[in-house]
Amino acid sequence: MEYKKIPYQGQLLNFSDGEHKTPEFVSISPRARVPVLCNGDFSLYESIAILQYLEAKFPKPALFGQDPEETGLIWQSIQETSNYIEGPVFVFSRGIFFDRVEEQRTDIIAARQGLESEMERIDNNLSDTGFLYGESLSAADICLYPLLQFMGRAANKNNSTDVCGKLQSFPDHFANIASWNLMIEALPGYERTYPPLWK
Ligand SMILES: N[C@@H](CCC(=O)N[C@@H](CS)C(=O)NCC(=O)O)C(=O)O
Repeated sequence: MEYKKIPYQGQLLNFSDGEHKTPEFVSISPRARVPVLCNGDFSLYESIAILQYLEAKFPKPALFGQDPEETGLIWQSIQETSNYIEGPVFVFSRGIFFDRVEEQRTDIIAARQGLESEMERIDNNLSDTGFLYGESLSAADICLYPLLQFMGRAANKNNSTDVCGKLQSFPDHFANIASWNLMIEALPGYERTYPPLWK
């Protein structure tokens, strides 16, 4: 919404106080998860569905490509993120944040190794412009970036190289991803999208 300059009112929920589990919130998000977008009486959950809805309502600047090939490649990248990156990021990051490293060590290390391969693939395939696809930011970048931030925060919380490998200070190991991070962080409005408790 910041990128498309769509006016909105944000509402942060406090998970520790269970604000995402109130009947009011669950009535618009049955799995008690964020994000949820509300527009009048209409509400929508699942972040990629929200992105597609916003694209249909506010087509410019386009986030899903300028031609059928670019649209296909952007969706390919989104699907790769959903199918091969999101799950391992949650296993790795939740394991560390919820102090379950000892009991889930094998799963966490397997997730980390899978993520290192994915990071290597992404690092080698970033386009000449520095974005995942095309001339400018796309939905592919928006889907991947927060997951890598979540993963990086977890890796920096755990000091063991055995557990975190190259995910610890990952920009030092993946130079193209490091430049991509900087490009995203320089976008207008970026600061307003960063969770305050992550700062
Ligand atoms: N596939 C969903 C994932 C939503 C999700 O897992 N949200 C997390 C925060 S990133 C959440 O609300 N967790 C609440 C909880 O675990 O209780 C999407 O992309 O919207």
